Amino acid sequence: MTTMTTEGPADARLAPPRGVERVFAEAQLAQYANDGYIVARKLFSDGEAAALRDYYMRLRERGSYAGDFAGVKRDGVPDDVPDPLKKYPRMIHMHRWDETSLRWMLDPRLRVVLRQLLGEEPYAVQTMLYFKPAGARGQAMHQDQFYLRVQPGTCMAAWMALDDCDEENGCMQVVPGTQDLPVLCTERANTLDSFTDTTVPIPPGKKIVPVVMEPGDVFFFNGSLIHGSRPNRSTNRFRRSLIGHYIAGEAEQVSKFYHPVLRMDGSVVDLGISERGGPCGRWVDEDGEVVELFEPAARPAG
Ligand SMILES: O=C(O)CCC(=O)C(=O)O
Repeated sequence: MTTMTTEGPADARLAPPRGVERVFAEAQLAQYANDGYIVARKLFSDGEAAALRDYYMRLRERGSYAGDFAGVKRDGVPDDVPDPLKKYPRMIHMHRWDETSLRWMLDPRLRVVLRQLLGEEPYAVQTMLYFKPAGARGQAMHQDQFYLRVQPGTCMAAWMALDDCDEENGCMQVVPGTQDLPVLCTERANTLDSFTDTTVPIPPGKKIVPVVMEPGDVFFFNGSLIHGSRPNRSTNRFRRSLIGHYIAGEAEQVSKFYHPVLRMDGSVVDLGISERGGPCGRWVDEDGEVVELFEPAARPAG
């Protein structure tokens, strides 16, 4: 690992209890198998969430970091029109240079849950911090596996709320039951609502549901599950979240961007590199014709 930075003692921000071997009961695991996602309520304490919130705000205010992303250009909007994400761009791969982020990514509580959900030892590949201030765009519906290309299998996200997250400030949204889909062909997203410009069509008959969360809750979801978020429509609320991405220990490859791959003890695993691109799935009717999935009014601009 390269040189690490942190402000103050990293372990003061995280206090994992000892001896936790199980977080979810069988009925909850069955629910996860059915829906493709589950929330571990208060997996981290309010104090830990508050400490992490303050910590990342200080990091953000201190400067810029490799991989910061404020989003794609908004279609039809001049560059001089203010965008809250320019002041609070998303951070990525902080665990590669920040001790607190590395500790969080490898936290024993996350490992216990991931082992329960994956049925085997997880490997850790990514961290991200979304600040999502008032007025910020969300992220159009997508599948994480489109980016990670884990082979065989898929990835898993651990998305921790640092603030209360609800529909007003752009909480996560999911399409339950889409966790077994292949990687879908992407379409252009509405860049007025989304800071990324790709999206996927929602399968016929499926519904988008909000995931309302409190600080310290961690939302786990399978990498094929369709998910995203709407803009933060509040006038004064952040919607900060700390995210880790993991893959199951049986995986042999993941996209180059996610290397080095770490075991949960922090050691590096030698895994292959999967290629981006390749086949993707479209919705077809019984005769194999591609079907139109968007209502005309809902089709993204562009
Ligand atoms: O936090 C969000 O708004 C979106 C995050 C997301 O979709 C992801 O991490 O894949």
